[in-house]
Amino acid sequence: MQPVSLTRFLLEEQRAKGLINADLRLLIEVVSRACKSISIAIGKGSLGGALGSAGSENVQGEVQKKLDVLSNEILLEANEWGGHLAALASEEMDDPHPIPHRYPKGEYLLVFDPLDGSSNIDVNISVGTIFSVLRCPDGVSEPDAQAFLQPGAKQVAAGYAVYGPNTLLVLTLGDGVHVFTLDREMGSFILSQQNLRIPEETSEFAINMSNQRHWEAPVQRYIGELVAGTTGPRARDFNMRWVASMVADVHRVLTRGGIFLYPRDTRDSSKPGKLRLLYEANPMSFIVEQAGGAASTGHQRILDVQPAALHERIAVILGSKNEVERVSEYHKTV
Ligand code: AHM
Ligand code: MG
Repeated sequence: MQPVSLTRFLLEEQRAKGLINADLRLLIEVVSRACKSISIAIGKGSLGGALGSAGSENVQGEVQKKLDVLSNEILLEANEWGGHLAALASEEMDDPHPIPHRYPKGEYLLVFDPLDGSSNIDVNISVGTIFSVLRCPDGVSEPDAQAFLQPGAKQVAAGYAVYGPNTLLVLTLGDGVHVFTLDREMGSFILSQQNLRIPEETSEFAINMSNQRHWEAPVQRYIGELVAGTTGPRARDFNMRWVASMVADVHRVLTRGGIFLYPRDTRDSSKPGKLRLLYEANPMSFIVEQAGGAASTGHQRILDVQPAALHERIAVILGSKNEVERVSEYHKTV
């Protein structure tokens, strides 16, 4: 069979299912092109002079790496002129980025984490880009942060690129999850897996164990039962993996099953979790649900959460459905 490029895949989705229109198709193509550029910059490593700190901090007080800043600029520059967006927002910018007046505006909002897992950049471990697409609310011509504060269930598309041994683009348009592999010689993303499904059975979990003493009781109970192994209530051994790049950890969960947790932390009640709702939790939850998994805060389906702020943080528990449901049950009873 002839390889199916991302371009062809999107065009066929548009024609056959009417799931997307030409603007959304352009948007996803433009984001994928930006991900290719980011992949090239990352691939150059120290030879490209882009490793290390940029000497600045983002709105969340985190030190920005040069590649954080560069990836953000690549995504902004790629997306502002196409006429498909009403505004963009990013982990690396305090406020939404308006479309310059010299360009036409479109009906979509794009929000992204340009380089997720940035603590891994300088040590040559997989990092990624996460993005979410929303519709600009009716009648809003100059979208501010408020326009982005929509529950994840309203996303029209979401995806991530993982820059690992291969560069992959994982995409949902609300009709399953599809994986594209970057053909580096040709410079195009080729469909490598259609309708990805998360395996239901799992014996693998992902959590930063060094935070154990700060977890709340339901998470203590759940992880305690997993690490108890064959003599515990689960009566089998579980394995742990933690890359510390959400894209890589979630990609592993999607591919071979498992559960990923970044739970609420008792250290600081103003920070209910580390990960950001709009550009980390929501797009990943949309993808995981579309692959047959589940995503919860422990108390609520993540996609139902009404955001209150652009850079809001949230507890994330996602992956194989039975495991996520079990943790959610523990939140009711413990
Ligand atoms: P970042 O967006 O600043 O890179 O932070 C998010 C990352 C996630 O990719 C990952 O799951 C988590 O932070 C790792 O946190 P920790 O350093 O606690 O292991
Ligand atoms: Mg990030």
